[in-house]
Amino acid sequence: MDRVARAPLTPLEGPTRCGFVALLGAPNAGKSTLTNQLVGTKVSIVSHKVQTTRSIVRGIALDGAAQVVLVDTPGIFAPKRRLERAMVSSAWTHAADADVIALLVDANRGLDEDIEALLGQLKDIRKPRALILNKIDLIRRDSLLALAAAITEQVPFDRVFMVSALTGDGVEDVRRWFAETVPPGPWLYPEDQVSDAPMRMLAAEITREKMFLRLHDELPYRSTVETESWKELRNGSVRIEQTIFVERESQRKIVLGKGGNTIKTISTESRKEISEIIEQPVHLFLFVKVRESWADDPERYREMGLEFPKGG
Ligand SMILES: Nc1nc2c(ncn2[C@@H]2O[C@H](COP(=O)(O)OP(=O)(O)OP(=O)(O)O)[C@@H](O)[C@H]2O)c(=O)[nH]1
Ligand SMILES: [Mg+2]
Repeated sequence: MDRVARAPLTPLEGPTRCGFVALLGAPNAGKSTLTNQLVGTKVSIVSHKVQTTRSIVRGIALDGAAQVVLVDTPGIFAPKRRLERAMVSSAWTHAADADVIALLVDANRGLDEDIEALLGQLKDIRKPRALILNKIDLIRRDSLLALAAAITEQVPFDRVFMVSALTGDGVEDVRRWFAETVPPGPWLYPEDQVSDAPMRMLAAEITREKMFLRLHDELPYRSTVETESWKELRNGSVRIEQTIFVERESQRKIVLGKGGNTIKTISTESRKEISEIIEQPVHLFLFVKVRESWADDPERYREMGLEFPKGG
């Protein structure tokens, strides 16, 4: 994805730096919100539902002479089903490959089993790491300090940050530390590139986000969206066709809504946002298909950039 305007860069000083930062955390901690805030534009979808991020999204942030590749991972929790296992194992694989690790904790939720389990595994990964307490807009300062102490007692961190990914409060300091901490080396991406995800994939993710936002808890999170075709038309607009896969006929009806109203709204909202990002008019066509066992189909995992875990 490119062609996205962001704030002008400070001129390059000194030798360049470049590296990968894995953002780990429980579902809903705000990893995708922070990724977008650090990059300066939307590269990863966000919703109030847990387990929004499925595949790995690499957002690219710049700070002075440093290019920081942010690896936004799916939330880590105790996985049960196949799709969940694929998501969690992909998060750990990317943590192992990263130069720097950041653990994001929802400060409003505090220290619970999910975080305890995460801390247990983090102990053994020897890399520069930061603890980022997020959502400080929702909580008092004194309880933040207690939470930071409780966590760093278990696992030492090189730095502790307190931020609101939503408002951007404190995020500058995080970006600066990442920039100083990634190793020296040439940039991996052109300077105007903000993500490594192809636009087709982001467009599918945006539709999934609109669907989540509209349907709240009526629709289980086990639905997926794929971009089937993307045609640049002569008049400068783009024609996009996407398929929403659900698992049951009853879910298809929910997505369509009365008289097709729900899908119309999802389509309008998604079209608007895709169009803003690519700065071209968009014609979006959505189809809803029932595929009972999509979550057991290796092909769907490949589309999401996940490894298909063996066994049920
Ligand atoms: N008040 C407040 N809400 C936040 C903040 N950061 C994120 N949120 C909200 O928290 C919810 C989850 O945010 P996401 O960025 O999708 O969280 P995530 O960690 O990527 O979640 P998964 O992808 O499901 O693992 C959304 O409703 C966000 O708007 C923050 O700093 N303050
Ligand atoms: Mg996410």
